[in-house]
Amino acid sequence: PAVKKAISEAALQYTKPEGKVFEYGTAGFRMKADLLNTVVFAVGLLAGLRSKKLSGQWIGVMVTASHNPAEDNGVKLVDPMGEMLEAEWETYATRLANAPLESIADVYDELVKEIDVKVTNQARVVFARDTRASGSRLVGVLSAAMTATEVEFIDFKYMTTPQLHYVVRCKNTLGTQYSYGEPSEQGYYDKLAQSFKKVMRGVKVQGSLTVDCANGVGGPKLRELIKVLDSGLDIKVINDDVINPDSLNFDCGADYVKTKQRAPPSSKAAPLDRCASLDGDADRLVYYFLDESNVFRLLDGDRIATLAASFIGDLARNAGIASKLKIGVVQTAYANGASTDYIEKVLKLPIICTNTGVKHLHHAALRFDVGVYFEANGHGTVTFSENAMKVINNTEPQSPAQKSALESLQALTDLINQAVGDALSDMLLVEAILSHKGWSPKEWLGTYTDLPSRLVRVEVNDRSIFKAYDAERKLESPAGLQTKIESLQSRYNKGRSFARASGTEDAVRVYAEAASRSEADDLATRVANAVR
Ligand code: 16G
Ligand code: ZN
Repeated sequence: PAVKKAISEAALQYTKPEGKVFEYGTAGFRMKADLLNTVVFAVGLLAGLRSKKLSGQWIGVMVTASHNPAEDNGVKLVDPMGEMLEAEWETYATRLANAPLESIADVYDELVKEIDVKVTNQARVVFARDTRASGSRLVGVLSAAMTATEVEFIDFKYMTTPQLHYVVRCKNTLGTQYSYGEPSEQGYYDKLAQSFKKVMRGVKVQGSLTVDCANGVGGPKLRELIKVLDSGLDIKVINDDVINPDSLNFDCGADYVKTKQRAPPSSKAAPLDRCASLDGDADRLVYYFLDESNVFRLLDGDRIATLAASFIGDLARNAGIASKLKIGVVQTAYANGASTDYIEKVLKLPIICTNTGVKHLHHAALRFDVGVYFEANGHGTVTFSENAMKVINNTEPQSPAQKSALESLQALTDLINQAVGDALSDMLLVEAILSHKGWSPKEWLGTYTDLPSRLVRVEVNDRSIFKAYDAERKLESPAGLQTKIESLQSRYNKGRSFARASGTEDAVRVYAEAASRSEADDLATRVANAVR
């Protein structure tokens, strides 16, 4: 009762935006920052409940809107192993966020009963935020909710999203055989730097890397990482202005580069210079360069996945443990058909295709011993099963070559942020692989040729009628549309197209690829018209 009263009193300091329905979507809650107070309050309450339900394990709360414009913000919950919030709890989050403030304490009570939470359990939460101006107000709201419900919490101030995921996992594994590392920002840098150094043993980096940080939290954090790297890798940091709030994600960053298919206008890179872009909270990474003819060349998530899968496959063979590790790749329907082909025919690895959204990919990746997953947009990582860790750590090498391959694999399991896609960790992974292979981005690009593709956003009256199946590659409703799409794509050489309702915007997205640019554009236009 005391807690209920405290919740009510704290909640009533805020005003709920009228007529707005909130939904915990693919990336948590995300919207204009001024609408978020009551949502963040609800998330604060739920984080405490989640921790109590899990016997006091640490839960994370990240305040960020990733690649969205500066005036937006968002909030999401992180589960104990650094994973996305369990799906069932998303509905609880939605319920609490939509509760009228006068009765939010009652809804809290209802949930306690329904989820069967032992209220006397301890609750512990860590939180952090990106560099958005609205962040400090929002973490204030978050703290108020947790103070009202007597939750123990730690404010990690500014962090990238993956750093927070890392800290959550460290907190919950500290002192166990699964210990993930030192639960601090410095611990994160040290772990990356040490493992990078190990992976780089005996190889040399070529040239320098220019990193566009989207003017977000990744900028200052990358500078911190560089301080401890000591590896010969020359990193030039650009777009790291976190002082001017409007510059965030503006004309730069991974999302800009991927969707516009061009370098940030601020880029001064010369032909063949290796470039990379992070997004606003540094969980996405894409590479690119200008070729000899000054043509922009993108190396997106599909490319990072194929590069990583090929390297890990080689190491496993060289270490003599290939037969003991089931290596696989997870993609979504947006993966370029040429990458899928390359993985199947050249790398000869199994592929699982899942729905869009990191949690789906991550989940599927856990079905392999080594699961390489990336969305085309640059979000992804590699997961290693318990069996994989055992094999990698306990195999006795039979030759110096095997020893060196095993050591590289061991170091990779530390270099890779297995909790969640992490642009800084992925960047070091790519740099290490390119160094090992002695490749410039040109050789990397040369592994296969992307099919020309087109993405179209279509405004519709009601996107909820677009129901997909088969990992969003087909539509079961509206009736007849799928047949139409199939008949259209069959007219084009290597034609492939699908339409799906966006999970983050009020629109339907149409993707098309085909053997030539004009065919891909044409197919996309025709399917978009069929959707309208
Ligand atoms: C979210 C997802 C991202 C996905 C995107 C698709 C997470 C953390 N983020 O941003 O992975 O690519 O949604 O958006 O899961 P869409 O449904 O609007 O196409
Ligand atoms: Zn992001």
